[in-house]
Order: sequence, then C-alpha cells, then structure tokens
Amino acid sequence: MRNVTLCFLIDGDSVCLAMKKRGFGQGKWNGVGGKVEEGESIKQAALRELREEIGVETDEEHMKNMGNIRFSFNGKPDFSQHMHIFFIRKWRGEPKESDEMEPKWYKKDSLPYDDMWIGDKYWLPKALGDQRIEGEFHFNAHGNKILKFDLRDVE
Ligand code: 6OG
Repeated sequence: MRNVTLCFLIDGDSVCLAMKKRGFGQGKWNGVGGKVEEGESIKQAALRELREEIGVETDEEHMKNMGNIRFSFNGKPDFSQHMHIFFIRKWRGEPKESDEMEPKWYKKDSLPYDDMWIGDKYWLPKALGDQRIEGEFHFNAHGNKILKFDLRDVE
C-alpha cells in the first residue's frame, strides 16, 4: 500500500485547509500532502509537499504525528493509500496558492465537511481534540460512500 502524507497547519482555533485544484481529490478541501517518493522518509515527503503546494517551510521537530489511516476503494486495489497525519503549529512563511492547491483558514469548529473527503468528519474532529487515531476506511469505487470503517484511539 503506498504511503501518503497529510499535514494541517494549526494556529490557535484555526486550521489551514487547501482546495485541491487537480488530481486525486480535486474539488475537495483537505490538508496538504501527497505521495512519499522513493528514498524519502515520510516526514521528508510531508515537508516537501508543504513547500511545493503552499510555500510553507517547517522542521521535523514541529510535526506532531496524529496517527494514520488506511484507505481502500471497492474494486480498485491500486487506489489504496496509507495516510500519515501531522499537525504543525510552527512554520515559516504564509500559506500561498500554487498550481495544485489554494489554502484558506477555517475555524476548527466550522470546517466544510460537506466539501471534504467523506471520512474526514469521523476522524478529523478527534484529531483536532488532540486524540491520536488509527483506522481503516473502505469506500465505494467513487469514494463518495463509506462501505466499512474502523477507527481507534491510540496513546
Ligand atoms: P496525491 O495523489 O495528490 O496525494 N488523501 C486523502 N485525504 C483525506 N482526508 N481523505 C482521504 O480519503 C484521502 N485519500 C487521499 C493524501 C493525495 C493526497 O490526498 C490525501 C494526499 O495528501 C480517501 O499525491
């Protein structure tokens, strides 16, 4: 299963989401991330994506691992992803738009869940409540219905 990253910048009770302008998840608000490439650690990949997609720099020590989720899509084994989630509260630069993403700040308690991946409303509020999580989500082929999921708190 391929490894992907997902980072959220957090400033007090605000969270930076970004509109995915192309590729997997196009048209959805999400954190910032992408595939881990050959020879990269997961954190290195997350740092690269933050730089490429919203022009923000940080250091590994400021990345808090909030857990990981395995996603699979019915009848599409190639789409399976193992996503590693990080919260970042210290960074350099202001989030800015790129070809791939358009960032925007939201209040933690009013995230646009209807325009996000359908699983987010289950795990993201937990993570924002400072609970590390792990789990599995199995979607239909289009990714707009959850067929099965399991989510667990981790220490
Ligand atoms: P690229 O293919 O653009 O990376 N991603 C998901 N994020 C959420 N919140 N829910 C999902 O449920 C997701 N599946 C993938 C991981 C894809 C980006 O999209 C994230 C990556 O940050 C299915 O390189």
